[in-house]
Amino acid sequence: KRGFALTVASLLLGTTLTACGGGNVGQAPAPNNGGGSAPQAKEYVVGTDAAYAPFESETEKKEIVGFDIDLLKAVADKAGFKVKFVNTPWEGIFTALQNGERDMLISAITITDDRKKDMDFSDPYFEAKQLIAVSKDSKIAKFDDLKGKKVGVQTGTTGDEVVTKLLGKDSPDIKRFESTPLALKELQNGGVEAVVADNGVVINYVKNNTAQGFKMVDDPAFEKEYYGIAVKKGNTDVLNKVNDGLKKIKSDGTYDKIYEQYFGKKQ
Ligand code: LYS
Repeated sequence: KRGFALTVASLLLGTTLTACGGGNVGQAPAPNNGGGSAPQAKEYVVGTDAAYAPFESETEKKEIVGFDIDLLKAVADKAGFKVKFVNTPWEGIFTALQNGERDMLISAITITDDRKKDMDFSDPYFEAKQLIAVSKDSKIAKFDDLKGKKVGVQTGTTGDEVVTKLLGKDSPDIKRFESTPLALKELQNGGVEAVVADNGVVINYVKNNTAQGFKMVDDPAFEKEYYGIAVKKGNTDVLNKVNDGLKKIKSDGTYDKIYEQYFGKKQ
């Protein structure tokens, strides 16, 4: 928008100079793009894999809700743009960004060096790490205990990465699922002995499925991860807006309010 304003200004200047002494000096040429009135807030299409509560999930009425959703709505509000969330399976989510079907992605996406080659990330907005879910009577007490066990992960996630590193790329013991709920279902059915996924999701699942008798196993070997909002590589226009909104909601208390709503008070 700023670029456009400059263009209008220099056009004006040109008019003024050449029309010196003429009748219409200083009258702005009518922009053909509505540039004269208040700019319409742009609406961006946001991809999210809505099967990752409490970050993003779909209600029975097909409404997409969660921490990420509230957060990005607040960001958009502060930065002056609009968002439209579209449920987008994890499997194709990065392609959808690449080919322009989505303007941005918010989906509990960990910022990794590998992903940074293909897309740009906002400032981090959430700290996470991997966590293991096992049945209550399981003897698994640390990450290394997963060796020789069948482990469920969501394909292409950081959980998949750490388990692949531990068990080997072609290990038949790794069972990959297109969503984390499917991996957890398999744990319930006894098809895998453990599931490795982001802590927030595992905690939420264990808490809400007490009847299933799961417990969580933490391990110091898991590194800190940071979630970011992804935009197409080089899309600095959208990225700057997102970072601007993020800064604002972090400094005015909105972020903390949303955080507490989902995760309780920060320690
Ligand atoms: N944070 C993890 C990752 O980026 C999990 C994301 C899964 C979203 N459904 O790989």
